[in-house]
Amino acid sequence: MMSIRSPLARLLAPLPTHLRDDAARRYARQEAVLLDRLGSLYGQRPDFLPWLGDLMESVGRLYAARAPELRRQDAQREARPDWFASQSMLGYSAYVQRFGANLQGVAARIAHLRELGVTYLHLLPFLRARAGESDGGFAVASFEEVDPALGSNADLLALTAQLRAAGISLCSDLILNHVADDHAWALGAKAGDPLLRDFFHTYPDRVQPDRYEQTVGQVFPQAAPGNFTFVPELQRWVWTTFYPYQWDLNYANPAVFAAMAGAMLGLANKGIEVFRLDSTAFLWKREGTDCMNQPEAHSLLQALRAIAAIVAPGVLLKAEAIVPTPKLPAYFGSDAAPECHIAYHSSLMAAGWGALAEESTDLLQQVIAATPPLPPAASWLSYVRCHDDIGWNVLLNEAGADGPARLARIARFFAGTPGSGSYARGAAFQSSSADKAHGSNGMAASLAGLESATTVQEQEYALRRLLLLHGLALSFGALPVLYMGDELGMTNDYSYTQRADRAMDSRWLQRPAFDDSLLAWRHDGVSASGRLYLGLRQLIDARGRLPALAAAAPRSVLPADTPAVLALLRGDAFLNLSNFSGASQRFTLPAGEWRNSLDGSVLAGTVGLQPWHMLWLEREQEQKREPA
Ligand code: OTU
Repeated sequence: MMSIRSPLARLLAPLPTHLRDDAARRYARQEAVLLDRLGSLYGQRPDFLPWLGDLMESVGRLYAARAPELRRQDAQREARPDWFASQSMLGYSAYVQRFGANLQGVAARIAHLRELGVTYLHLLPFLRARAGESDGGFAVASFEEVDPALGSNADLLALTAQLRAAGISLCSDLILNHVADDHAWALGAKAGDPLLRDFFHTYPDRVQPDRYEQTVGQVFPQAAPGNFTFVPELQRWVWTTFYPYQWDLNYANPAVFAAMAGAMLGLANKGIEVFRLDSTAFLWKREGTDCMNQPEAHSLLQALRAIAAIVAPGVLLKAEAIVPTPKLPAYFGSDAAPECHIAYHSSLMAAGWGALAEESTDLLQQVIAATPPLPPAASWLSYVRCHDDIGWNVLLNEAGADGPARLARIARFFAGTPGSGSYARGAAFQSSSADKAHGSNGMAASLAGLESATTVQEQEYALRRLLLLHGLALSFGALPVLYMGDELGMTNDYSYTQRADRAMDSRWLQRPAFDDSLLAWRHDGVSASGRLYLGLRQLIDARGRLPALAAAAPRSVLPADTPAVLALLRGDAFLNLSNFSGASQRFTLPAGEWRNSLDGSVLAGTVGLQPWHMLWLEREQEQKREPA
């Protein structure tokens, strides 16, 4: 007689006795959401229950394989689920090749990271990438194997252990939406395996693709126009949202979900502590929509979260959903059904740059007003720059009636060709017309005017603009992530224009090799790099001792006489006063005395703010006298 054992029984089957109680307890907490979400996605299939059992058994095997030191960390974090939301968490993001040549070279940079106060390192894709151009590694050929050009799996294990010992959590991309066209699944599909062909969205002709194209946008309209690619081996059209060699996965097929859940846990067992879930918005397709942010995408992520919470509760999920502000909060899920622990606040990032271009904080104030408080044990991710473009369309809700034209003006400002009157040196990204914006590229220092500065004052202003943006990211109430090289004011790398396979993609402007000669100047109080580094270090140190800057502490904005000034209040005792304009401004402080967090001076009443000046102020506690 055949009986179908329960999902719990299948989960526990591969586990040694001493792990079963914990596993059963964790499963019990996740069961409702897990079964509901997977049931809603796949429950109508006749093979749902056996599939679910097989999934749980393979999850159980990965649970059994988890190293004791990782399980210990899981237990600690289970007891303190908001461990990542403190004001001393600081992130750093880098390409392995650019930062340290390979994984061993990254390990050699740990001292630098520690000096900065980094507790979280996001290494851009380091798994085996597609042969040839791979979108900077975002076309993954194997989820099991480190890219041989960057090291071995043993190097990865060694690096995660070293980082853990240094108090740094390693974050890896988990590229959920697509695989490379030379991943085994794609190769198998091309070779005629029908099960693997079902891993992808494929169509015999243009009928369906043309229907989808009516409502689906384009991420790289110039470098990779359209969302479908004809694959001769298949004689079919394949859904390729990004580059033609990145094949979108078909999550309507439960085998894809099971494979990706396994890939995630396999990496977690190698010591990855945070997953940057790339392109989360695109996971589910629905005709007649833009095929982004679909409810099923959220169900998938909630099911993935439940599985992570069973096997590796010390592991965090981070949503990379570059979507309009109102679409963002859904990526955190709810108290009852949590989704990601962390999500990029790309609207905040873009609005900060917008404020510099417009010398007005209007966009920024709207974004902050539209940023809801989060469920417990969750955090925004704040940043000044990353490896991608600054995408302007996330601000369309805030930009008003002439939004596209307004954002296009901002993009033109950052493209700032010499003679245009702009201090910025960047590039417009994938713009289809002059009255619409797509994105802007460039290293922060180049966009903020350090590259173009020829006088002492221009340099001074560029440094202030950079500290203004970093100061916002550090005081907003988020996990701030520095982008490699920004701590030293590294500027654009123009060499990509010489490579035929990269010239169409100006995101390579912001992917230079780490400059050790600038690093050598970091403690020098005169060079631009040294001053920036010092200024940043002061902000980071101050942040570390200010609980009001933790992710969960409340935030509000005080009214100012001019839109040039942002007065960001945290709790009721910390104030970031930032002048986003090139003119001097004044601001009247709330009653009482305020101490400058950086130099200790005490201020009250009306204060002056020089061009692009920022003040971090702490309310002086009135001396409370004990009643006699
Ligand atoms: C992500 O990006 C990565 O960060 C990019 O580097 C990759 O090229 C891309 O996925 C494909 O893997 O759509 O919501 O506009 O912001 O491509 C995620 C450029 C994305 C990026 C966009 C982004």
